[in-house]
Amino acid sequence: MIAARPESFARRPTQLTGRFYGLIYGTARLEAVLKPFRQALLSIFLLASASASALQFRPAVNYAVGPSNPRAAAVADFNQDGIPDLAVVSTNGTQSVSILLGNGGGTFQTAVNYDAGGPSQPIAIGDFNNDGKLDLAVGNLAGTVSILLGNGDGSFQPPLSYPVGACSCALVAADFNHDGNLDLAIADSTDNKVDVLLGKGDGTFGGPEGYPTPAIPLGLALGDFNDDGNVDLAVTSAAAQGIVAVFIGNENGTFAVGDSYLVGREPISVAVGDLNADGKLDLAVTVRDLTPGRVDVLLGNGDGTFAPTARWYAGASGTICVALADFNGNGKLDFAVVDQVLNGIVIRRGNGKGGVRPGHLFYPTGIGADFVVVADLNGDGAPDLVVTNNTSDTVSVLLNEGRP
Ligand SMILES: [Ca+2]
Ligand SMILES: [Ca+2]
Ligand SMILES: [Ca+2]
Ligand SMILES: [Ca+2]
Repeated sequence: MIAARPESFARRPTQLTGRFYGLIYGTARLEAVLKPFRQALLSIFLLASASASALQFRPAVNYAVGPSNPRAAAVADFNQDGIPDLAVVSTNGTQSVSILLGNGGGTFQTAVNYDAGGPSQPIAIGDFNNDGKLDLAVGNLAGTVSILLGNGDGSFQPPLSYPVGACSCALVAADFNHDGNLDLAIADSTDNKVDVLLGKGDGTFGGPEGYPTPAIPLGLALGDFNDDGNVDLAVTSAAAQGIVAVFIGNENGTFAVGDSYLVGREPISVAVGDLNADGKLDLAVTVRDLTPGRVDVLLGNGDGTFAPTARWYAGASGTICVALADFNGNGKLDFAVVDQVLNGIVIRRGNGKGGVRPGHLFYPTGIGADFVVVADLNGDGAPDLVVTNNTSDTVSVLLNEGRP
């Protein structure tokens, strides 16, 4: 049975100039007052922008996940049928990993929940025991990281848990030490460090090795920022002044402290991509503690250092998560930014230089929109969106139908 449960998303996606942004994205009460005016404006702007971009997403389709307060999601083919599936982690309850198997065409089955060793926050996917079946790594609020080995049919084994820092906020997996086994890095926002666990290739891990970070590390992303073949890390820290700290990977899986960069207050998430097409990886960081919400861009120099370059506004406020993809197929990376206050996702088209082109698209998701991940869910080659909704306990799927 298909669990698709479209909520009332009759509203058309809005594409607007910044000037009218505040008008459109006011409070719900203001929204009601402004509705007739807004619709008139929308029709004008939709007409005006119709030829500017073919970019368009279908309205969100929301699926229930459990037990409650979903916080992150990942996309992979767990049952090996060639169709992407969803894994969603929740910060409440023990059955905190929900698996939604894909039907094809971008729809998903009813969630099946698994014990992940306790309430969970971040998730990463990989084949941690090298058996050809994808597994889950889940950070638990109780101070452990749990591995759920996949059976290859979409089901998972009971969790194997490893002690790490007190609060796992973000988690990435890659082979840091070039031994062919996936390793883990976990941001610990209570003890202010990144824990690195080297994989043994059988689903177990050594470590952790802790690397101190600036206070309250919340976001974590990986990439080879200095092009030496070793994975490097970027960590956002929500200290008094927001900071992005870079750790440069060594060939043996250890990390050296790199440079740090000031960004806006409360940088929650960081995404990696080559925004200006110079072959060097760049960073996009969401800054939450601002109205309107902001994204700060740091362009990579290719040697592990970055140049803070562009700052632009992405939503009314509460910009909490960012993902990068070329949504309209013009060869330039675009931005998908979760707006936690407006409960939806803002799409801004990249200008190929780290900045954005004028205009926005906005799509409502569920209440408590929190996290976004990008993947081609229906196999048409265009990147789609998955957004977790922390309050309505749903995951939203938005299919990209804008590409020719
Ligand atoms: Ca496996
Ligand atoms: Ca390894
Ligand atoms: Ca590197
Ligand atoms: Ca670049």
